[in-house]
Amino acid sequence: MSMKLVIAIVHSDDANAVLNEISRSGYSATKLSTTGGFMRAGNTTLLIGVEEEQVDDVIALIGKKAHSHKQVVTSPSKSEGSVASMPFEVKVGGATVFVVDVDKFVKL
Ligand code: 2BA
Repeated sequence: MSMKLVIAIVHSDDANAVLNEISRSGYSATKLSTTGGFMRAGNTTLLIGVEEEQVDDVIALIGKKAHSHKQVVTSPSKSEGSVASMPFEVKVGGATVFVVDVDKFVKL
């Protein structure tokens, strides 16, 4: 059986609802407080280790509770030489999901 790590970046407002759904369904998860590289605002990254055949179920559970949010950006990247920018709206999420292979999983 092959194990996968689902890495899901969700809006922090949705994180608890997503975690409730995931634990209620018997999966384990780790919640990390993260920062979006573009918005430079807080978001939440969930690490969920599951068997390969559970990946689609986990993604569906995330999709049920992670909604898209509109957010206003005033200065997306404070890079050198950027001029004062006009505020603009971006659509963030529901969820950005990566699925990666797990070489080894041990609990010591
Ligand atoms: P942020 O990087 O803060 O991006 C927030 C939202 O801003 C993105 O929503 C997207 O709508 C917009 N955006 C991002 N980069 C942009 C750019 N260069 N030009 C114009 N608009 C841009 P999502 O795509 O739903 O992404 C939500 C969060 O998921 C991201 O927050 C980031 O933390 C993560 N993420 C998304 N794609 C990623 C990737 N390829 N690798 C790593 N993290 C990613």
